[in-house]
Amino acid sequence: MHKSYDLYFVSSNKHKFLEAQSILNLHGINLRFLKSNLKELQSHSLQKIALAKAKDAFSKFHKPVIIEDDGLFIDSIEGFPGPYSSYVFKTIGNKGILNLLNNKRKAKFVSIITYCDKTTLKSFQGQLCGKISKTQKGKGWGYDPIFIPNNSTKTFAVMNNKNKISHRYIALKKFSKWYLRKKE
Ligand code: ITT
Repeated sequence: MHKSYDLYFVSSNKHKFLEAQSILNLHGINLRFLKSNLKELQSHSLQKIALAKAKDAFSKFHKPVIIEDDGLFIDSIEGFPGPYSSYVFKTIGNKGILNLLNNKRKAKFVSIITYCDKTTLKSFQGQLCGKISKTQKGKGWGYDPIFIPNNSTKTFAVMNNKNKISHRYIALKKFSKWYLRKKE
């Protein structure tokens, strides 16, 4: 049995937190939510955005934190919306994305989880390949109704095991392995 550790997830997005919390709970890590709008650097690199967000989060709260930066990268439109996923969802949304696409629908979701405390700044990446559906299916948040992971016929919004396969799950699994070893 693992000991229980307290760690803070800083984000403006409660959906991301709830999924991260349920994934990390299984590893004995107790995740708490600090709701905050973090500085989003304008960059083509998720990694650079993630590092800047993590430093901003630690400087605000002075507690061991993780932040997450995600992107949905669609092949046929040169990886768009990628680092602009949050903005694009709020503006053109899933309907707008569906209108942009023809028959080429390959895409991937990327998550970068970044940990920051007084002495350490470290990132962990998770990627999940899939495709964009022809129509929206299900009532999930964000791009869940239009993303179908490889080896599935259902969108994230319809399937019941998203948290066992998602980009977030893959990144958090790497993070928790490292974090629990650091705590030993
Ligand atoms: P932060 O405050 O943590 O930055 P955010 O929502 O702005 O929250 P991101 O910059 O990481 O987060 O934005 C990525 C966007 O991609 C997010 O707003 C969602 O619209 C979408 N997204 C990320 N992961 C998703 C998932 O698992 N399912 C559906 N949509 C997702």
